[in-house]
Amino acid sequence: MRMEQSTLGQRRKPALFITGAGGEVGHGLITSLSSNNSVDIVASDLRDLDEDLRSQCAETYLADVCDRDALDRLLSMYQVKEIYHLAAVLSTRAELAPEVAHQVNVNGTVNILQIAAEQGRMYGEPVKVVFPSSIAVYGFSSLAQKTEAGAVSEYEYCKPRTMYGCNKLYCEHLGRYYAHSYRQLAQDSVQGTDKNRGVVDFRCVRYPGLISAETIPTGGTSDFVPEMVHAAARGEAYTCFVREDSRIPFMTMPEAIDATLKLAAAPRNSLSQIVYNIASFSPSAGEVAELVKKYFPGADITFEPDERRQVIVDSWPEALDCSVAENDWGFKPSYTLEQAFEEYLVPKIIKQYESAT
Ligand code: AKB
Repeated sequence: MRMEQSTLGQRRKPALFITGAGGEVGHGLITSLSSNNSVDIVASDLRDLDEDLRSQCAETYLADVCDRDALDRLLSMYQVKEIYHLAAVLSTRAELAPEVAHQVNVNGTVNILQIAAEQGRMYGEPVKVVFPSSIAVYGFSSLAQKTEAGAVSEYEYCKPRTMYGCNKLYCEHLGRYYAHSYRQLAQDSVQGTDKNRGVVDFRCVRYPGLISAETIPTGGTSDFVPEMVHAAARGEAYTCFVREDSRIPFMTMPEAIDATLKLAAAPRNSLSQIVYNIASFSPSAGEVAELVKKYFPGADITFEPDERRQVIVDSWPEALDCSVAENDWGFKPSYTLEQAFEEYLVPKIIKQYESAT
């Protein structure tokens, strides 16, 4: 039964819902979605969104993803067609308050999946949930094992050593459960009349470290690269908290946004799995520093590893095997590291700081 009337009798407006909309990914995603999307964007975060983001959304709300009643109230006027669930506590911040991180990263995701399932059942069509996971789901026991492994597939070495990585890996499995097995023994799942099958179309990309020219991340352990680039652009000294030889996968924010939207748009039957690796390049911190100094000759960069954060970065892979994303939905990096600096980061970041003065 297609229920298109809200409880008040009016037709609910189709909408696309974004949580954690004020974060780094949210900035890029809203800008991309608003330029080529006919459906209203409803955005939520714990803090007010910037005016430029608010102006691109039909509605913006202050809401905590852990507050299920608040989410139900703000979504009661909409038929949610897609959800981009970005709200999360990243790896470094999560280690300072692991139980809070679990509340947000896991219970918040359960709330979103449940809302998607209920709306999917109510309207008789699957709600698409696009979920950003992370390279934090991986865990190597030694640098030798990390180096030996090289580019890893989605299902190797998934033994996270951070609360954030545990949360993201579990939520990947939760998404698969809601997509394929939700309430499988419930009375209304009787064979043939199964109202729970396919109500959630869950899709997941595993983000590497992300580098944006417009925003600086907070609370992450891969932040050393964007922090280094932005400090040099501001003419400030930067002390890097990992060794020069630290190597993990990265991509630019525009590439991450493009890949996320490409996965979201892919026909369901073209997807052979739920979780996809994406990345563009895997520089060492020292290689990034050399490129920064090439474009910002006066850059003052030193290395003083924070052993505890270093252990986290050493547990993450050197590189990702992104072949399944390439095969299933045409993922393709836009830049090498050098091209990212030459064509995106340096021109944009200089413009960004020039306009700020
Ligand atoms: C973090 O550093 O926690 C994130 C991530 C790698 O997912 N940027």
